[in-house]
Amino acid sequence: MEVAQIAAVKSAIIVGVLLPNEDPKLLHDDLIELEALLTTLGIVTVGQIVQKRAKLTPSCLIGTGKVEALRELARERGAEFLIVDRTLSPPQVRNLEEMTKCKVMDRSGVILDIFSQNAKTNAAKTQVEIARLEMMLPRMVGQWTHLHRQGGGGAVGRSDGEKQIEVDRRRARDRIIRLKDQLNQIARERETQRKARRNEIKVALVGYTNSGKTTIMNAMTKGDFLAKDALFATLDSNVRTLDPNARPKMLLSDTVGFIRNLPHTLIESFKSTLDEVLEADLLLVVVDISHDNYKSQMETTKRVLTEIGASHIQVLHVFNKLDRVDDPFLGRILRQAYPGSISISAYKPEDILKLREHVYKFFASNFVHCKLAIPSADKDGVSLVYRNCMILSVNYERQDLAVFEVHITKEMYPKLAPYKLQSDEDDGR
Ligand SMILES: Nc1nc2c(ncn2[C@@H]2O[C@H](COP(=O)(O)OP(=O)(O)OP(=O)(O)O)[C@@H](O)[C@H]2O)c(=O)[nH]1
Ligand SMILES: [Mg+2]
Repeated sequence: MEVAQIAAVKSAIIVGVLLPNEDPKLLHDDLIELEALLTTLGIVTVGQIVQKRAKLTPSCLIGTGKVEALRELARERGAEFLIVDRTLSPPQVRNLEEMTKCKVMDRSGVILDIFSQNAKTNAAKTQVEIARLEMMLPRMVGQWTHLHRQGGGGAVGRSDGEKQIEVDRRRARDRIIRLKDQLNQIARERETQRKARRNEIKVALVGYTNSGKTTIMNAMTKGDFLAKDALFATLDSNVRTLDPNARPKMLLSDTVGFIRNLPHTLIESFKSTLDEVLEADLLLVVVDISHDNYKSQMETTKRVLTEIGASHIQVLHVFNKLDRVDDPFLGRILRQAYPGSISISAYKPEDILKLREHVYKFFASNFVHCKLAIPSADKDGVSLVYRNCMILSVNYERQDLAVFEVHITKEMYPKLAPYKLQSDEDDGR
């Protein structure tokens, strides 16, 4: 019984390659992360091989002597997978599979499998399928070469194979087009929902995967979204009202986490999910402060935010999982190093309260509260208010004059100043 259970567990050997100009510490961290990614997929790592090389070998990335050693190690430990912490070309996958008799995957393949496993909603499933097809397309040529070689070649075999692969590629491309159409439809629906929320303050939780975004989201909105100790537990964006009684209304959204070397096709296909991030007035960058590599995780987050075009949005760092850190001075040190940051444990209700107040304070200091009087005939003025202000109330003092009580950002203030009746700025507040 026990033996059968052990046999059912999938196991893998992981492979890292270190080139002369690369940092061994970074590779070490990457391999630890790769192991965590595999755990999320239910694959146990039973061995690891790192090879230092002057350059990558085109045929199978690592030297043939090492490939031999890998095959031996995999056989000895009963590993069926070989996971390489680099991007592999289709022929490299094939060669390694032939030589080691293991199933070979690269880091992007592992991440994609996790995304497939965790995609629950229509949007997430569609996005993952697009990414998978786009990753597969260049591999299809390789598959044919493989069949061709196995069959021993020959003019007839090749043309049949070529035809088949052409058909498959065309089907894949057609499917991508159809899926992108579906995704556009979903994006349009989301756009409509977002438009309806344009006058509300939007706060988005972003950050490295497993940093605690969903736990914070749940604690702040009394939500029950899935939060667990696994990578990429969240793939969809979820939006909730931060505090139903607060005025102006504030929304909090949670979305997919980031990771180092996130495959580009995945970032591309998840762009519509990440629109929530682009629309935000404030990003709460959640950092797992108990993680050895929190600094490099912060760098990755910054890089991905730049890549998706969100680097202009204001950021507050939320250092989370403080309960797992012993240093009593850490919170203070971080506040100095990252002004405006806050250190919390998402498990502590009093810290969640602190975070909520922190966010409110941020907006209070960044928004001007004022009254604007706009003649109803001034269509541009009215539209300026509706597009850019958080409207707290509207009063038609006369039929031809509307008085808006609004919150506006300091940047917008000069544009609306001509309509101003009175503002907190005037009071020196
Ligand atoms: N000790 C401790 N654990 C925390 C804290 N916040 C979150 N966790 C745990 O960290 C794990 C990941 O939390 P999630 O909220 O799912 O993290 P996430 O950032 O949403 O992760 P992804 O959706 O996978 O990107 C879970 O097991 C949480 O219970 C905290 O303040 N302290
Ligand atoms: Mg999450």
